[in-house]
Amino acid sequence: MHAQIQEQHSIDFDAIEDRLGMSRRDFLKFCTVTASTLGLSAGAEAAIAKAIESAKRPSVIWLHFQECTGCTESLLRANHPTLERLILDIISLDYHETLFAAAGHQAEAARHQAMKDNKGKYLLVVEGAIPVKDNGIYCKIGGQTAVDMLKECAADAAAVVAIGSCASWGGVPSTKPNPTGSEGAGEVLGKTVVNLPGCPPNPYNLISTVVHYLTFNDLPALDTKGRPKFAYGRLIHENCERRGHFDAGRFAKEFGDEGHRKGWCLYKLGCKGPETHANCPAVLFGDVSNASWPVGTGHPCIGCTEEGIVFTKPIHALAELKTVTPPVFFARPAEERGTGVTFAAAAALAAIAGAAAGGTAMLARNLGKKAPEPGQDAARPAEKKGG
Ligand code: FSX
Ligand code: SF4
Ligand code: F3S
Repeated sequence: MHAQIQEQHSIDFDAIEDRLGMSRRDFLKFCTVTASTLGLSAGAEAAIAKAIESAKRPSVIWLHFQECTGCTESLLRANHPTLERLILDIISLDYHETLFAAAGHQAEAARHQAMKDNKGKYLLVVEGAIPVKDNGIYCKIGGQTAVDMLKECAADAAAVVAIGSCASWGGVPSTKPNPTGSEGAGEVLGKTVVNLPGCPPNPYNLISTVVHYLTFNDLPALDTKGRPKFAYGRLIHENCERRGHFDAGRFAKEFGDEGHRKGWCLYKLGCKGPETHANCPAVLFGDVSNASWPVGTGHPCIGCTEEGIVFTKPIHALAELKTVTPPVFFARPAEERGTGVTFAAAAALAAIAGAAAGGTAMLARNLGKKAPEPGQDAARPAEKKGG
């Protein structure tokens, strides 16, 4: 397939190798993975490869406002030098306060020059929230408020990308009581921007968005919150590797307990995967081992991409189950043999008898137990034996 791509699209792999320091195999692998991350049909990797090889690098102006710089860190961290090299090669980063060698007037002059030279064509990436209270005095760069700088830079941008939860809707700085009146870039500008929430966000989603723009001269399809559908179209819970344990009712209940050590579902530790849209389990970006993600390393998802969940809902609180409702009673993997009727077996009998939903409470009363709360796994073997 690689030879085919080379032949059909006459891609100069030697030049790419020199430029990116990537072997042709790695480069094509990157193009294929990006195409599949974007959910594009077969053959798109060739168009991506060609675009990266030949398209003029789009000018990018990257603004920093109220934030921790974790978004930039996640993109440029040392464990993924290829990622850093790629993004810095695919785009022409003409203004970035953290990475700039220039400072003061020099930096601001570079921004104005880039805006002038690429009028109507540059991508504006916004990192961090924008405080609007008291005329925006809580965040100033070069004497200009964040609000003014954002509006000035957005006026002639081809597209605006809000990277991270802070820029998407306000994130951490907007947590109630939101003392500085922090808002996201889209809200301040009063228009749709591409939102890539996450605290920090998955850097591959930024790269994929930029590559999509470069290849098709267009932005990827967005959902109603301005998020690319390719990255935020599914709930984490739908793709989680622990999902089998959730369905079977096997939960870690404390950090370090047996279930936690065995890699069981983290729902009862407050995992917000069931109400959080993101592609973290599919497109890994953590640094542990080769690649990982929070739930993979044993920490519940805190819903860092989801407004109204992260920084709002307590970390230990149970997630709302948006697409599935777990059974109140879970089948035991292997029934214990004994003389007494087990809770799970009796529940099954109640269901067969047509008592189903109401039967749960009835059965609990008959057995002298309290009816379980929704989401509570009532039928843990041994602990909840009735009869
Ligand atoms: Fe916000 Fe970016 Fe969270 Fe930090 O700078 S999305 S605080 S990880 O990094 O804006
Ligand atoms: Fe995975 Fe969390 Fe869903 Fe459990 S609740 S399956 S850990 S996403
Ligand atoms: Fe954030 Fe949850 Fe992914 S915490 S990084 S959305 S697993």
